[in-house]
Amino acid sequence: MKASANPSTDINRIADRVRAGERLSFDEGLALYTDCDVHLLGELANHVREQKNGRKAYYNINRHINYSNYCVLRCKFCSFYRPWTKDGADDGYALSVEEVAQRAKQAADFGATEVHIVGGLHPKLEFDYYLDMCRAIKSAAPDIHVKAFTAIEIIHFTRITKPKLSIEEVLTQLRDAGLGSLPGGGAEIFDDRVHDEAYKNKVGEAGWFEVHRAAHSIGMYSNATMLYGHIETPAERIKHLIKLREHQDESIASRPARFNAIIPLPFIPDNSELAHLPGPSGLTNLRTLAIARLMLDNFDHVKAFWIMQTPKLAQVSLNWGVDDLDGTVVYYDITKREGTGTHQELTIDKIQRMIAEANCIPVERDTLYKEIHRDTPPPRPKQDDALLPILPA
Ligand code: V47
Repeated sequence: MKASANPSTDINRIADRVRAGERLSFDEGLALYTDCDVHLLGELANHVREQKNGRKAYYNINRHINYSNYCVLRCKFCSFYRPWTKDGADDGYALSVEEVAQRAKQAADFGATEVHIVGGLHPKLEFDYYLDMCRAIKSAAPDIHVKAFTAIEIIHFTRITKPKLSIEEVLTQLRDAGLGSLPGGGAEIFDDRVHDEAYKNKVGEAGWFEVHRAAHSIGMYSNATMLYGHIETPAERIKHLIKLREHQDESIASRPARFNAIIPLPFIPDNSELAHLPGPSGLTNLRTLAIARLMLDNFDHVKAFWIMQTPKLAQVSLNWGVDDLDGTVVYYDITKREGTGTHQELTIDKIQRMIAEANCIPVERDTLYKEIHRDTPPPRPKQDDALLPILPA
């Protein structure tokens, strides 16, 4: 730990300010990256985590569904998208509404309380497909919470409707069809330089915030993400977090809903156009999760998405500010840390053991963080009827 001549970056002073519950500035956030020993960072982030959530560590029983990998964008960090071709790209796919609903029903039968649904910006699917998807899920599994569509997809929907709909109209129609909340994807890093270099065709910061502002204004909760460890600098990460914090201040002050959680997502380079980059190290992951906890004093939850953080790092991070691990997931197509295939699952037992071993209390939650207490554990699928094939045969 370095002492600093500049009082605003003196780590001892920053530590005192955290312990006193004070809000950190940009300079202080940056000093946490450059000058703070990782153990002290953990102690401080854990302090804030305990103030907000005690020793509880949340998880949910959920199912991620990625309805299509066709995408009109060409984001350099993304290895999931396939360009649309008339005859269909070799391994491009789009699930039918029935397939999505069937997966949701299967998930609900095995105790899931949430489906998390996102996909690429498909050039051909019409807005009715997405409305029908929400309706079909709610008809097949009425109690399941549909958390779906990143801000980028929502803006895409405003453009494909004829006549064009506003963001608020799109959200309202989706909500009437069964949409419960928005996931936090697509935020990446709120910075023009990074945007233009790594995802220039994507809706930028203004559009992302417009969607979340509209969602919060109609009472729909959402999450926020930060994709780090590619071409951005630590200073750009801190700016990103401060922009989220400012938006959250506004939502808390003047809107009926807000962000539930921040999910810092470590860049996974494999098979992307940025595959030459190393991706963030384990310590950068730990630091970034802790710094998100320290900078976002108005967010209740910091989630370590185990699919990207790895279960081991996610477990360690429970003592570095994190209080949520996402869920059972089961299938995930967008990134894969090791091996092949899209089946990526943690059983409830395993999640609970990981949490208990980190000296935390496992708490099942629903999407909006209401605690769930079950008398008996949900049924486990039998080996052979467990999983639907992710791609139509
Ligand atoms: O929007 C894409 C990111 C996001 C890569 O809200 C990548 O509860 C790392 O947003 N390496 C989707 N990240 C995931 C997401 C999410 C996950 C878990 C929970 C929640 C929530 C949201 O993943 C994309 C993009 O930002 N992403 N490619 C990659 N190679």
